[in-house]
Amino acid sequence: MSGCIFCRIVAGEIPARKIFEDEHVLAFHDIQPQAPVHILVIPKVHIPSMAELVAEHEAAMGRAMVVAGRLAREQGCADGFRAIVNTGRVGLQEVYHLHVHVLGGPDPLPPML
Ligand code: DGP
Repeated sequence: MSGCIFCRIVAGEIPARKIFEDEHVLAFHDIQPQAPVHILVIPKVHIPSMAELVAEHEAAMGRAMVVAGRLAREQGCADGFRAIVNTGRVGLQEVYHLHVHVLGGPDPLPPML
């Protein structure tokens, strides 16, 4: 989708600090990190939000979760991390291209809702 900022990152039209890429997913550092480790893992295909997921997305989303866990370990989140998918207005989603936030660091993260 041409107006989508994450589709433009996938297409290489705007820069990102990429960590991993394969045929299904792209992972890169969040531009406004909320924790020492803050990675976004996205499907390359444009899916606006988790609310639009259907069966045909299972391969990409399964890959996204596997990659999220592996990259968290590789980035030093040995004692755990938080994986968050903000969804829709109520979920405070800002970018409408589905993404998994991976947040972690050496110390426990602050509590959330
Ligand atoms: P959310 O509220 O779940 O939609 O969070 C969107 C996240 O995307 C937010 O943490 C900031 C990040 N973000 C927005 N624009 C860009 C960008 O151009 N590059 C990168 N790397 N991250 C971005």
